[in-house]
Amino acid sequence: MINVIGLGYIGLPTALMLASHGVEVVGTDYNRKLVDTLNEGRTTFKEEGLEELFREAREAGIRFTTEYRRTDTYIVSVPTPYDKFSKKVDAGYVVAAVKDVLKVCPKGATIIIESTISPGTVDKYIRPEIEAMGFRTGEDIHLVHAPERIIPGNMVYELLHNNRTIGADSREIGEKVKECYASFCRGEIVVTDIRTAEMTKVVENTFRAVNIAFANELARICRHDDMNVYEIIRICNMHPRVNILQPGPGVGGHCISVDPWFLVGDYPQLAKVIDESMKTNDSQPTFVLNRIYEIMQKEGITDNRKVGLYGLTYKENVDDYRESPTLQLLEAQERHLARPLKVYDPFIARDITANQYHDFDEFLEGIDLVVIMVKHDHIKRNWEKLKGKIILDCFNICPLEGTYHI
Ligand code: SAJ
Repeated sequence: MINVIGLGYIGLPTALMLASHGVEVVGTDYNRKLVDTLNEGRTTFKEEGLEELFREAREAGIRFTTEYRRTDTYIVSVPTPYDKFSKKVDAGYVVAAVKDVLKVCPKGATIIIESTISPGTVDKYIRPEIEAMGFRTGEDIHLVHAPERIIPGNMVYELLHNNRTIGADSREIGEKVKECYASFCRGEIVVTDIRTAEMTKVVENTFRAVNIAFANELARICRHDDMNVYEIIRICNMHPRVNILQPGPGVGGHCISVDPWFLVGDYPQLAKVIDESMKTNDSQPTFVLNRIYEIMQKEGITDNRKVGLYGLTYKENVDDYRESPTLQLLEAQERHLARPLKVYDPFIARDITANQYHDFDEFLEGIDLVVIMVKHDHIKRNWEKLKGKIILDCFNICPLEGTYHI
């Protein structure tokens, strides 16, 4: 039996995937409400294919509880926030989960950490805690780091098909854990040491963050001299060794906008390119805000109430709004003491910010300038409704003539 600890964006799909592939699974989360919701047969977030996977896992007998179970294998998938000032990872939730596991697990159990952690976290924060509780790692307790790599919006597919990394203290344990993931994973599974696994995960997200920062910087250079950044990137990417990502309104989510800071926090004198890239991405919402003011001035719009932001989530077709560029933009706007702009997102049913609308038509009523902050499929089906409005498109997706770009 596997006890999956933490039933959030990663833990839940992983638990469901294992259960629907014949593994006995108990999912544990300290959040009673979340556990009740799952036991009532409802999922806790929207994701392509998740409902069906949930049904299959329930039919296969998955259980959800707030308690830790005694078993030989645990997967820990709890959040790892970072401290905004020191830029260092906060491994507090992972350490707490591991300590709770140790209260119930038998000797010889394997604890697999899936949460993203900065390189060295296992040795600096987790191993010492285990040893302080009287266990010897590598003998009484086997530690493994198996970072997840799935992308929100395509999680179920990627869980099945992505290659995986398993970092373990010994080859034998690594191979054992590999077998467990191989119950559903059709990708290649590489076994390595823990430190390498920690580093590869953070490096992958850092690579993407730096590439996006480069695209955002190009957008600013092109805006400065009125060049078409999209056309330039498109042509550059026709070169066989060039692959530039796309500029956008900023970088959100709990991965690309967070993980690279771990390296800056730990190596401030060395991680210069990464530091600058993160600053570029973080200032992109303010760049968009300035572009909004510029367009308002050009079009003679003097009232904030005439401007609406479309999209609140951190990216398209998901309901996750952590670190979202729209929220970052609103925060920057608030610093100017301005009246908050109108906001609408088809994926967000509850109120999370001021001046938020829940009906698309009501949102559009009375606004002159629509800013496309997220490229949900929903907006691509609704260009008709935007006819006659001034549009600032942060992604170059709008087919309407006269559209402004960042
Ligand atoms: N973005 C751009 N331009 C682009 C691509 C993305 O501005 O060309 C923005 C998005 O709009 C979004 C942010 O970047 O605000 C991040 O989105 P994303 O789709 O690039 O990535 P995440 O954060 O959803 O998921 C990433 C993935 N990492 C990599 O692709 C290397 C995923 O595979 C990881 O599992 C995930 O982080 C994670 O949990 O670490």
